[in-house]
Amino acid sequence: MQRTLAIVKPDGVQRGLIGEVIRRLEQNQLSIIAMKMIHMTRIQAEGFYAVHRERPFFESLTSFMSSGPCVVMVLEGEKAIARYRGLMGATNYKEAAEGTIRREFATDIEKNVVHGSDAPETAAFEIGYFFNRFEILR
Ligand code: FUP
Repeated sequence: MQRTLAIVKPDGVQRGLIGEVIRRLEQNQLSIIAMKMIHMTRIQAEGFYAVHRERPFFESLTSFMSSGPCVVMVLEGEKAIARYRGLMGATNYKEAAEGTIRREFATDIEKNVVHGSDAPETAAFEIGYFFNRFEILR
């Protein structure tokens, strides 16, 4: 069993896609073992994306991620990291596979509806960034 952090980003929440994302998780044996709605400050978004601090899109990305509420979740399942990234699709929605969340719903490389951890180490950091042990159900 593996855990990963999933986020429905501000564009996804604003456009009414929370249910659509959760439906796909539930249909693909990705158990939600923690979930909450948050509205990140700029500082919190900068901390979350600290690995991208030197990238040209950092300012815009952290401004977007703090522009409205997000739904953050911990998912658990077999190969959860890779399987959830498979449901999300590639970062650039134009390159994302048919049927993926980003291919179907993203409008922009930045406004791409969802986030998912990309490796076990990042999943551990990202889960710990938003949830304490009492908020995770097993
Ligand atoms: P991903 O793991 O697919 O979310 O992608 P990255 O960690 O590489 O990038 C994090 C976020 O930065 C993406 F979701 C969108 C944004 N981004 C840009 O806005 N422009 C880029 O060129 C690359 C990423």
